[in-house]
Amino acid sequence: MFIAPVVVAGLLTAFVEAKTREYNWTVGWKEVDPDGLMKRQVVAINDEWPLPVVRAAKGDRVVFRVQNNLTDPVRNSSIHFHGLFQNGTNDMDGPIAVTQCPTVAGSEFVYNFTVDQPGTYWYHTHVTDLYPDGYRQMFLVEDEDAWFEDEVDGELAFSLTDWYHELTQVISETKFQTRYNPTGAEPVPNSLLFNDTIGPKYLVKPGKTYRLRIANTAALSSFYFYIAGHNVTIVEVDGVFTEPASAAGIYITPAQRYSVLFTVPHNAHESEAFQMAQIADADVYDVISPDLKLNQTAWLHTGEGAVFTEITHEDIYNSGLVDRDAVTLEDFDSSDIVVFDDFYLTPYDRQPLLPEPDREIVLDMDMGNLGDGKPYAFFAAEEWGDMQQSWTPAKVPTLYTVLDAPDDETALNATIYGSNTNTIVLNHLEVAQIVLNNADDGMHPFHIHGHNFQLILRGKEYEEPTRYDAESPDNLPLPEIPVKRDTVYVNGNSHFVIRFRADNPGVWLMHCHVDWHLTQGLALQFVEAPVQVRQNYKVHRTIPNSSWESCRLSGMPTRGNAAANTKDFFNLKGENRQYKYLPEGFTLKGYILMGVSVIMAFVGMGFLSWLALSDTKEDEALYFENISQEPVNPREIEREQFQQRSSESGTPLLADHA
Ligand SMILES: *[C@@H]1O[C@H](CO)[C@@H](O)[C@H](O)[C@H]1NC(C)=O
Ligand SMILES: *[C@@H]1O[C@H](CO)[C@@H](O)[C@H](O)[C@H]1NC(C)=O
Ligand SMILES: *[C@@H]1O[C@H](CO)[C@@H](O)[C@H](O)[C@H]1NC(C)=O
Ligand SMILES: *[C@@H]1O[C@H](CO)[C@@H](O)[C@H](O)[C@H]1NC(C)=O
Ligand SMILES: *[C@@H]1O[C@H](CO)[C@@H](O)[C@H](O)[C@H]1NC(C)=O
Ligand SMILES: *[C@@H]1O[C@H](CO)[C@@H](O)[C@H](O)[C@H]1NC(C)=O
Ligand SMILES: *[C@@H]1O[C@H](CO)[C@@H](O)[C@H](O)[C@H]1NC(C)=O
Ligand SMILES: [Cu+2]
Repeated sequence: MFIAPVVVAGLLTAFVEAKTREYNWTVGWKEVDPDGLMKRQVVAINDEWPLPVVRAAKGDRVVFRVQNNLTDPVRNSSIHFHGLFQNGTNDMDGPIAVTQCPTVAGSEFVYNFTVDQPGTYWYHTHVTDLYPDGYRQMFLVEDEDAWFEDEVDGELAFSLTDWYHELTQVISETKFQTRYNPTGAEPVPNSLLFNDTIGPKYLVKPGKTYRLRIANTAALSSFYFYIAGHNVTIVEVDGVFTEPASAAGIYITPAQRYSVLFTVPHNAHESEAFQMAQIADADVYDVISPDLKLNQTAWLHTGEGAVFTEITHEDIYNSGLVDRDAVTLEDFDSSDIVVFDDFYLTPYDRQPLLPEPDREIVLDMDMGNLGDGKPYAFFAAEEWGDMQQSWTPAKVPTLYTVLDAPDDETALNATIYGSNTNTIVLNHLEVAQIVLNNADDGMHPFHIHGHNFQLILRGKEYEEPTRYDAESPDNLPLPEIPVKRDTVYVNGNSHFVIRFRADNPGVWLMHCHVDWHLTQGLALQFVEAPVQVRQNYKVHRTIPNSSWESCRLSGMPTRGNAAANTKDFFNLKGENRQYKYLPEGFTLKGYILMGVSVIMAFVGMGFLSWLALSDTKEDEALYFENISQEPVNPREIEREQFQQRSSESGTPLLADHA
């Protein structure tokens, strides 16, 4: 293999034998200022931030001894290795209350597993409200047998992210997840970072081909990415090698990864710069602060003498990614950018469409409120009685409940895993088809742990919520060789259909990878092949000591059902539940819709007697008191338009969340 000596970062190394790579990581706070605007605390590893990029070869064993020193402020820890299947090692997957207990400050957890998948991954903490504090980085796996290996002379790996100036938990508790934010407007970041910095410049050589590995590690933001004036060739999505696809630009949501090949022109000057554009999809922001730079430029260059100019709004308009007949320069924004649609990628292994599903799970998701007035996210499914449920973690990590159930039959019964854990039990090796209907008008990127899945249908964005209809004339024939990946977006008011085979026994979370939405409960969990999970942990694997120790130290029970009942697995008394629903017949949004303009009249007309209907009087009285004094809602205009639309069309009030 030829290696360009000039490549500064991430030289491809030829790995011969599988080895064990050991890491001693101390996780602690550090002050940094990556955007040059504000010094803030971030989660560092061994006092290093940006965090270390992990590099391994397919087949290697990796061992991470993770010491949690997050003491001021105190935080729990855990790490999820995003995209790695943890086949047989479910207890190493990371999510709290799903496969492990939190690693409390002052203690250690050991992650120890083999890496069998080549490609571009990332690791991030799976503790609520923490990864946007910088606790995430790329995890790169080499594969000498990758089909494009011989065409590549060098490699550059970088992350695209958004950045906040405050601690995630502080934002969540004081601004986001509060009753003063009933529509669930997501916190808008303060900056965009390109590989955790601003405007980096990477040296390249004329005539050489580079593999750019790109990972979106953002909390909220999706990005358009392109190299000005050049197409790139997509060769990997989320660890799945693809047939080469020429793309003028790509769209990358939180948690997605791409590898693209870029050949520096042979005739490039001695010092020439190629602009790389990172453009935020501004549709996901409710409020755009004038201080937020919505796009930034990084450069590939052939010499320091190059002229480094930033991409302008006009450049983007003229990039070839915008239909200039459809929109004027003045009116154009990121929503007018058209890039390669990942639906049309073909996996390199050409795995055909999985057979007709054994099992179809229809999920209806929406954003709304519970009786405490706070914004939540919901899934409803027939499997749990069609009630809207916001994922609420079990008292006992669900994997431990699988292992502790008195017999296989009990382990196969979803009841024992809790009423608000949104659990679906899958049978070993069945083909599962997930239909996800999004009644929210915003785009959401969904990730499933432990699997790649085939994306077999994705509806376009609709004006009004539109559920999947197998008979709809809008549906294309299903692809013969569908794209496979581990994170895929659903359009606003629309739907997607995905398929996977339940060939990885374990407990796996499926959730939106907008971190704010996960905090709101936009998650469900698959208990996949529990009988085979129990078998595996009887014969091949034991939960390591550091796992039990972290349960002991965090005070989390390890035995019994979701309520930690060890005597009667079907008795869930005392389990964790979501906050109670709003009083029947009302929705908080409905009130707010009426409320903002007429709230004073409303109060005058005996608002308090109305409240008598409610069984959450105190909470709501408080809530409405505050809202009537100060309508803090940043989406007033949107709401008003929505109200008008609803009253005109007579459609029921649906979430106006973006
Ligand atoms: C850590 O996790 C435990 C168990 O869930 C919880 O009781 C505790 O409050 C958490 N600590 C912090 C700082 O969040
Ligand atoms: C990692 O796991 C392997 C296989 O189970 C075991 O042999 C090894 O001792 C473990 N290493 C550590 C540091 O726990
Ligand atoms: C991106 O940042 C990481 C962490 O600092 C670094 O290891 C990597 O080399 C950077 N990428 C490039 C292309 O320089
Ligand atoms: C560049 O990519 C676009 C798709 O994004 C494609 O339509 C076009 O043909 C490509 N151009 C070249 C020169 O390959
Ligand atoms: C690019 O960023 C500038 C500065 O924030 C902004 O004015 C412009 O609208 C942005 N254009 C796009 C397409 O994002
Ligand atoms: C699960 O257990 C409950 C309570 O015993 C029972 O009503 C239900 O039928 C069981 N479900 C299945 C799928 O066996
Ligand atoms: C997990 O391992 C089993 C047995 O080796 C294999 O059949 C299955 O395909 C694997 N699942 C995944 C998701 O890799
Ligand atoms: Cu979401």
